[in-house]
Amino acid sequence: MSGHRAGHRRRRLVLLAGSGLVLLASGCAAGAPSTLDPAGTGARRVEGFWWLLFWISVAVFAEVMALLAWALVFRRRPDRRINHSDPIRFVVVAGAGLPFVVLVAVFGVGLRDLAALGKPDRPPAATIEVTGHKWWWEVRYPGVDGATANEIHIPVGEPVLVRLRTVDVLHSFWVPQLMPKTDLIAGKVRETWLHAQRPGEYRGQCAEYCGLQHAHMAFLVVAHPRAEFDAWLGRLAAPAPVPDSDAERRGQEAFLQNACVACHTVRGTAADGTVGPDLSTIGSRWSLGAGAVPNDGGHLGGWIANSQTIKPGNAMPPQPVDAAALPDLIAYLRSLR
Ligand code: HEC
Ligand SMILES: [Cu+2]
Repeated sequence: MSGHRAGHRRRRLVLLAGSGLVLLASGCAAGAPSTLDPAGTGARRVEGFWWLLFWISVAVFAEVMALLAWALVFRRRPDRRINHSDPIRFVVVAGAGLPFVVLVAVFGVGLRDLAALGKPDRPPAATIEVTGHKWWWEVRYPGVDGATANEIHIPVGEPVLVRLRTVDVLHSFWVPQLMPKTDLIAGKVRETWLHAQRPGEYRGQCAEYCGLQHAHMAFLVVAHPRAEFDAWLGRLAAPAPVPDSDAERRGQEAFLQNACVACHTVRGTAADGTVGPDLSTIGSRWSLGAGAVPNDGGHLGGWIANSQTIKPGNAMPPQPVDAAALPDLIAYLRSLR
């Protein structure tokens, strides 16, 4: 009977350990924006703390399992009576004293890391203004006329300051590989910073439930070498390219004659709406609708005709664009880079 029960227990233990391993492995899936694959100084701190907690947990788990095994295997023989030599001392030292020391030490390390995450280790090289909308991110660089959306370009190797505002509800700015979360709170300006240590593209995500399309409120942080970043910023500051084919010219006309101009800006044209994303560089962006669909001609046509089928509830109503004009409109928007 007791052997049967021990077998059960052993099986349960194996299951527990197995599911722990599966969880761990899924956190390391290739290409996922994992906190355990940091690319910036902020996230690296979080990773260090994570591993500290992990190894402490492993040690505590191993200790408890060892005690359990000892109790089950050695102290539970039917012919033996358990001899409680000094149970109070054991409980005080191992059950209260040791955890107290460990937790106070962890608390101290946590405070140190929290302070270090408060500001970058040297003065930021640039400031970026990010505004949360339901459900997209507006991105501006002070002193630069243009704006982009759902895409934040930064120089690699230099810390940048990010100022966060929201025009509606709570959102949260999270780039797992670069920096932990910062909540966007109505009426307040919050600050965080990014310091990428290697060039690349890092996915960010709104991390505070903000309504129906919260999941489609993603963004991309692109870390460039300095010269490339400066060139990109130069393009953002310049007016949008002028059409250089008949199709693009007709497309621009269609754009300016439709309701698009009430909500969208294309710099250098009469379109200066601010309800939706600035479209002056839409042709070069990674996605449509903050990660909802890839940015290509087909998806763009579908988005314009009825973005509600792609991202239900978003603030862009279906657009009654003449089917004959749609290909030109697509060609025009694709040319805006
Ligand atoms: C009533 C305001 C409104 C009108 C009119 C409107 N849009 Fe939009 N548009 C938006 C909003 C808001 C978004 C962002 C939706 C989101 O991602 O949640 C958007 C997103 C887009 C995007 C994707 C941008 C990005 O960076 O992901 C494109 C492209 C676009 N609109 C094109 C158009 C075109 C072309 C027209 C005219 C035919 C048009 N829109 C008319 C409000 C509008
Ligand atoms: Cu959200």
